[in-house]
Amino acid sequence: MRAELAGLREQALTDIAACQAETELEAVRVRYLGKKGSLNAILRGLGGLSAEERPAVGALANDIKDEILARIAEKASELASDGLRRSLAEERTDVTLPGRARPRGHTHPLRAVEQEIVGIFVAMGFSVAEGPEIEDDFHNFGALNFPPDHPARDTQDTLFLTLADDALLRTHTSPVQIRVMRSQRPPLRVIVPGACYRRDEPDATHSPMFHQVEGFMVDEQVTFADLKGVLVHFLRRLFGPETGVRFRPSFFPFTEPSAEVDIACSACAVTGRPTPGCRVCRGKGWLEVLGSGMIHPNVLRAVGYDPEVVRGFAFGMGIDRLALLRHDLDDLRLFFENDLRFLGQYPS
Ligand code: 2NL
Repeated sequence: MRAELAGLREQALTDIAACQAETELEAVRVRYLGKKGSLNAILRGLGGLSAEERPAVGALANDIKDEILARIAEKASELASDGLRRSLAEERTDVTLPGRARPRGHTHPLRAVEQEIVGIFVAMGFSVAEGPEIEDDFHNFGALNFPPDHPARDTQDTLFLTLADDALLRTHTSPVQIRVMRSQRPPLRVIVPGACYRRDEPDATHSPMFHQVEGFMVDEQVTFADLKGVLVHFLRRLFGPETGVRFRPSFFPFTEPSAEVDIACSACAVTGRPTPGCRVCRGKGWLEVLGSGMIHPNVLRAVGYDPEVVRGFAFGMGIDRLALLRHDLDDLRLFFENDLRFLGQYPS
């Protein structure tokens, strides 16, 4: 029996040495030391030994078992540190390699102009409001003193939806101003940026979706002089401190009196006078950039204000054209095609 035990020990140690993985080690342990393993098979013969021999052989079997277990543990830790060494070598990160550049997004050139405009008014104490693009007749037209037969209300010009009788895509951001005025009391100074929609065939200068920034101020003592002061300051912030500005009488249903605002053409300004055939102003020397006026008494009444007590001025501008001007471009579609070869040229 001693010989059998010695043989088992020899074979087990050889098998352990040959193991390449922890799972193989476990198989070796079960094969030799498990309940149905070879050691127990040998020990079943203990009963056949003399009473003097039994304890010594039992002790020998225990020693062999302990030795095998110790050897398995040792081999397991060898395998583990081999594995670690191998993965450290194979998976080493070369920190000297150049990084892989990630493509970085940036603000769309239209959004950048919008933010610049809004920022100038915020600096003058205006707060920013936004509202729904799906509107109804009252907020988009009725409250703004559009007569029932005004051409803008025509399906030729306005995109109506089938959601409800009078559901439409807002044709300007003015309905947001109406909502703000109906829910807040003066004094108010509010600037409203947003997308608007009109039934237009897209070309270089028309898009069925376009962008406006509108704004207004209402308080007890607001005059046309406030309108001029705020808008001249705004335009000189946006286009430069020397920019020439002029106000021309005009008409809007929602303001009275109304004025269109022009800036001196900067391309002509180089020569100091209107330049015949100027590409930017077509020889006029001036560029129209804003519509404005004193808010019509009917509009003040529609939002629940008393026109005998409060007055206000309001203004609006299309920013797509301003962005074209800013970047010396001539086709609106460039802004809406989302061609990264174009957009990538206008990093913020
Ligand atoms: C233009 C003209 C304008 C407004 C927009 C406005 C009107 C009221 C209240 C609040 Cl009643 N905001 N907006 C006023 C005058 C002109 O825009 O040519 N836009 C591109």
